[in-house]
Amino acid sequence: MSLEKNLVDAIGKNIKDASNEEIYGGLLRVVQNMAAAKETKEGKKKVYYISAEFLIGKLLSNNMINLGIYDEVRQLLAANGKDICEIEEVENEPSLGNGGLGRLAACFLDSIATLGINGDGIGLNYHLGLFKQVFDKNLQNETPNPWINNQSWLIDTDKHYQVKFKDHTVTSRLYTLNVTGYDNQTNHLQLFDLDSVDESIVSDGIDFDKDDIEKNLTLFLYPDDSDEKGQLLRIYQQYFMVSNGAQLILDECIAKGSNLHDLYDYAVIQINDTHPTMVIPELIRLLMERGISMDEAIEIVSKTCAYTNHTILAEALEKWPISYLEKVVPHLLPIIEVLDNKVRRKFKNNDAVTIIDDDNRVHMAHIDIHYGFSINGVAALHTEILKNSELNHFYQIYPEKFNNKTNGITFRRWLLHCNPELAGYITELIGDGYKKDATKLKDLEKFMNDDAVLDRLWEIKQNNKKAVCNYLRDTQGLELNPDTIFDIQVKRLHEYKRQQMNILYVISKYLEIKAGKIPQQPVTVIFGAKAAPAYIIAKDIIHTILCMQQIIENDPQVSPYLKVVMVENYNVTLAEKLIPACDISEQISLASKEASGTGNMKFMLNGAVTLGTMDGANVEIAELVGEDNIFIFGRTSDDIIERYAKADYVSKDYYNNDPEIKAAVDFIVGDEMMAVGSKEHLERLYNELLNKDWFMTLIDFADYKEKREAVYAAYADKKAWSKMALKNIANAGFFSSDRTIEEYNRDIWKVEK
Ligand code: 26Q
Repeated sequence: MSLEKNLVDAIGKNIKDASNEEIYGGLLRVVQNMAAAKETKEGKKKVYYISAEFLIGKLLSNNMINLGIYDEVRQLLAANGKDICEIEEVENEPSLGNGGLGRLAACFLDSIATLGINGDGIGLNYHLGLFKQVFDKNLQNETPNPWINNQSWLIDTDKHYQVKFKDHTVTSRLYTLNVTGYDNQTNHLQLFDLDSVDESIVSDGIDFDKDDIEKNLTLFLYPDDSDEKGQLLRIYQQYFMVSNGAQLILDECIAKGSNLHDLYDYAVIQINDTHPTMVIPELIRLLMERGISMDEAIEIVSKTCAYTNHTILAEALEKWPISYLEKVVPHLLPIIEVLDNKVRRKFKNNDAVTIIDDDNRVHMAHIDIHYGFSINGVAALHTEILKNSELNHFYQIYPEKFNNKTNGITFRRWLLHCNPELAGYITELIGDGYKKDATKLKDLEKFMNDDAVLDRLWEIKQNNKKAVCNYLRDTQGLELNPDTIFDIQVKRLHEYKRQQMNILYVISKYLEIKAGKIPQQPVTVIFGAKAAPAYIIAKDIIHTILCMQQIIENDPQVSPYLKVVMVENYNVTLAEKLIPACDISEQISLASKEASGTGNMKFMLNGAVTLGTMDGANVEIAELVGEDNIFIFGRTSDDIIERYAKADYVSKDYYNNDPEIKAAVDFIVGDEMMAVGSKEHLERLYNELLNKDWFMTLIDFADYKEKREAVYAAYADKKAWSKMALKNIANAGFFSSDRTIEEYNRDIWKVEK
């Protein structure tokens, strides 16, 4: 049957008579049927990617691209007077992740299915997801983001498991999402939920009664965990996820013929950061329940689980007080104690590697490292830092377990879908082999001196800039000028990522213009970021950015040359619009702190030029494009690690010794800002920068400012700029998540295709 006939049947009326909502619903049904027809034929071994986050983004277009029907549908709709972009707008974005780690998990699922690897994701079906960000009086407010409606991609499997907590047992429900591979099979994202969850308990923003677990368990992603109740809820969520996951895995392995003694021949479990770590003691417990001795169970599980580390920030490494675990999952504690005892016996007097510390806290990462067979970092530099400093005690014991897997992104979403004009042009130039083998992008280098190609790249970028201007005008009421440099920093708000350094630059530039120094190139500085609800300073930084936006907006002397905007509720959908429109990609974390970054790769692939520090995967980007095609500044990670070791960074010294820094920092609490902002927030950020500045904003400021001026100057030469853009696109192939997943499978999972 033709696609058109299928669609008309699914809608129940002619396309031209149907509303956008009806067409969306029809397409959803058509796609679900096509996906189901490509169901994976299960082999013996399967990878289970367990993660508290899967930031999958909207699914309709992505699935249509992967199923090979996108162009046909677009044309069919157009022939009936419908615009596919408007149909895309009907879909709610599932907000099942915070940022990098969750988006990485989503890219990985795409690549696992695309490569024909037998593998599922396992996670939670948060009803209200991550909060929705709303700006009011230049401040971030949080509201719920209900994304599930009656036109949902979730399929109810009617599978259930019992999950035992201290005081009661709950019954889960498993929903599944089809994960369509590009021109390949359909895998699944298994999301566990609880029927009793009650969205009506949410009051006043995202506040809710934290005591009633049956009503709140899968309500939000990472509810505010600044207090004990929030942390207990997080433990409830984590255990619910892994207990369900472990039961599902055992069921599937038994169904395929495992006697459980050989579990590792049937399953490999990739633990995405420490959030799913309790899967280790839980699996041991379940194997023991099925008659396997504890020692053997520990051995089996240790051969089944592998761990990925995504951070070296001490505060993000999970350490749960034993007393909390006792309140939620007392039945895991005897197992965790045995795991700790074994470590203590084996590594006498090595306090750094124990699982339970002297303060009676359980170090989740330590469980993963001792009782998993692989530990990987997510970029070359990050893995080296893990081996040589953060996890050095472990590296000395288990050097063979450590390996690097530099992150990647799926080119289906981050090029084919988000930048069809560029993708089409690349196909014209080098054919479409790059869609399956990203390294072929390298063939673009032969056009480095082809003026027509360079002009066309510039034109595509302009078109994308115009498109995002229209989109932001229509959806957020923002007026941007596409004939300015688009200088973009979009990512979670965190001090180590140094959005505050970016806004200090803007302030400094503002002061220069006020003093009569008119810039050569007009610039639009774009921010997008959510701050964790309890992260006070992050919210102060957002406040500062929004105040600056207002000040410049209302200053006709400055606004023709400099504009700053913060888009509201930055999410995957906005990323897909902003990234293709970017000229300068801000990747300015304090060296050693950003494990990898993946936004940096998306910008590069879409022809932006990076302004960044030698941190995370920026280091690998720099190696690939060469120093002439990237703007690097700032202290090296070795320098920074040494400064932390010596504890000799004093931000006030930089403030006192550099009049530009002093002027910019003082501006935060000056009259103009106080007139539009809140004293409390502005003063707190000012004091933080002067008296603490743990992430060393000021250490790199002068260098940053100089390099940023150099990038702006470089932009003036259109040809040279487009050449840099082309060089970046041509060398982005390495960052395909297909490459990353091939490496995981080759070195860790060993699942036969
Ligand atoms: C921990 C304890 C309590 C509450 C929350 C958390 C928590 C939640 C989320 C800790 C970490 C996260 C998310 C981390 C994350 O997104 N890391 C990013 O992972 C990307 C993919 O590997 C990297 O590219 C980024 O560099 C890294 O920051």
